[in-house]
Amino acid sequence: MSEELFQAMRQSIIDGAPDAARNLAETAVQQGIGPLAAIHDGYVPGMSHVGEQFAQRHLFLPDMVAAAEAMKAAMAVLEPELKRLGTDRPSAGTIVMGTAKGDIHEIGKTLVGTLLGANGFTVHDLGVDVSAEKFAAAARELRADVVGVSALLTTTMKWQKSVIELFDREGLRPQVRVIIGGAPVTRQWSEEIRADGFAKDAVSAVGLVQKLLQAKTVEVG
Ligand code: B1M
Repeated sequence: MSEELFQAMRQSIIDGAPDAARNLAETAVQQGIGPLAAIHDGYVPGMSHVGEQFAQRHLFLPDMVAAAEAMKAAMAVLEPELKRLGTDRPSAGTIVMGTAKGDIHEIGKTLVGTLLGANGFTVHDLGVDVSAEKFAAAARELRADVVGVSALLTTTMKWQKSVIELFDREGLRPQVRVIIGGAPVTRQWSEEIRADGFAKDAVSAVGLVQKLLQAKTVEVG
């Protein structure tokens, strides 16, 4: 039953059909299907397909824009559900999130932020195309424990490195941990630029932040 629904979700992204994507998300909520399962098993495979087709020039930029609009329509239904799963516990730490300079991909970064919020963290989302200076100013002003920099383009990964270099120059690390992620980002890149951590998806990002902040408490305490 949910396989059929996931297949229809995937197709709604490929078709760039926001109404269908939203309706299917509502159906999933009504049927008690977990929002993360809907995102990862339904919509994301549609996005991956569109990305592959774009790379092979079978689909074009307007198709990718339409797919993103459909994904956002589904997320508008599923994100409140994700938040609802969180409890009213005291903040487990302050996280500043954003997409690297020159990069306007926001869906994955927003999902990571929503899931962190649902797990008790206070999340400040700086949006897309965020410079290293803006990350540093926000980290200082908000007394962030962790800063997360997302990059979806191989050409913008270098700005993740710039954030780390600036944080080191300004003495913001190690108090503030800088983590990175995004489709082209690898553990090897994370180690090369000496990030404090790397997560391949939203679920592992939550685990990573929890681990980093536990270690921080132990160091301080
Ligand atoms: Co773009 N795009 N895009 N795009 N786009 C990709 C990334 C691409 C791989 C497509 C392809 O060619 N196969 C390709 C990059 C190639 C490369 O660099 N190697 C690409 C390109 C080339 C471009 C343009 C340059 C196209 C052009 O103009 N000619 C252009 C660049 C614009 C810019 O940023 N300056 C562009 C534009 C766009 C749209 C605006 C049309 C749209 C984005 C709309 C929006 O976000 N509002 C778009 C889309 C939708 C995509 C694809 C199809 C889907 C991205 C997405 O939302 N995935 C993408 C192909 C693909 O990724 N398969 C593609 C769903 C999302 C849930 O997954 O973002 O990976 P993702 O996030 C995951 C993990 O990566 C991780 O957790 C998330 C959830 O599990 N994660 C983190 C993400 N951030 C994290 C941070 C963390 C930890 C984990 O800690 C800090």
